[in-house]
Amino acid sequence: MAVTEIESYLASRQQLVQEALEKSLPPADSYPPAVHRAMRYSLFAGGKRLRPILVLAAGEAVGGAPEPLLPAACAVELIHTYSLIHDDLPAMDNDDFRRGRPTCHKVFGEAVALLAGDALLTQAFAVLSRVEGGIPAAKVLQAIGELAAAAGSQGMIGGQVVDMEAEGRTVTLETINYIHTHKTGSLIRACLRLGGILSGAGEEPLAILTRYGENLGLAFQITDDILDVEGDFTQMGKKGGMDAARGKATYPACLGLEKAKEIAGELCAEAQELARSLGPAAEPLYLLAGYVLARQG
Ligand code: GRG
Repeated sequence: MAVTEIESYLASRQQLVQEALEKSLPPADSYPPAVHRAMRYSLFAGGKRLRPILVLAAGEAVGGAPEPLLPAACAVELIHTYSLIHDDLPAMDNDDFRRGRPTCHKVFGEAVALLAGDALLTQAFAVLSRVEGGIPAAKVLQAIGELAAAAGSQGMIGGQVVDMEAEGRTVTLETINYIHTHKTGSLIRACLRLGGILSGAGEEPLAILTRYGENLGLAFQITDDILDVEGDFTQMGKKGGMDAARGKATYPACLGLEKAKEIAGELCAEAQELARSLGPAAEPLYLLAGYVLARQG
């Protein structure tokens, strides 16, 4: 597929993902509705669907069709949504708004929000375990292991813990890198690897996808740090300036805005080079790296 416009690529993939996500959860009124309503409230709150689209684009880059990758694409979005619900809870960031509307616990109460997050996390693995589209079961098993590791205590959760410990303290760039590459980077890296693994990528293309994911994951969090300082908060759907108010460990706080922008630019440029090395089928990955750098929300 020749991709000339990132917006049209995103729109077509968002639609595919949206339809698959719709089928990935029980209906809102299925028993017990309290938890299903809360799960659906957060899952369909208007996220960009960047992570599932990365799964599809990674597969496409190594010659895979999007449809068989939809369970994996849904699984990462379910985990991402659970992490946002839990991150917004009073015990963590205590945020009132997410994706432009009241957070899950503000609408459904803390206990249901906590359980909705738990249910999204477990549902992710139920969805991923569906062996579909001719993908060998061994590859699905590998994907399950990779996603569990990326989301767990040595991945996303590890990053969140170090992030919490760093609040209000002066930390080294090494610690900030640990936080960013784990809290945000682990799941993004897993998207690229899952897309590659489930599409039968060989060792070398999979290594390239992995490096692309590592660059993009770090760049994504640095741009998030930058947006928190100077973003358009209407587009972001949340309050800005919160990192500084909470004494969070960020690139702009550690290195200044200009240096943070320079590093994000370099990481995305390297990701684009890696995408180029995979050939024309990786054009969406090339464009997605540019999109991450330019994003406003
Ligand atoms: C609390 C279990 C748990 C994990 C915490 C990922 C995470 C770790 C917390 C979420 C909060 C946060 C600011 C994470 C950094 C990653 C990030 C910038 C998330 C927002 O992702 P987008 O911009 O959101 O892709 P949309 O709404 O578009 O899906």
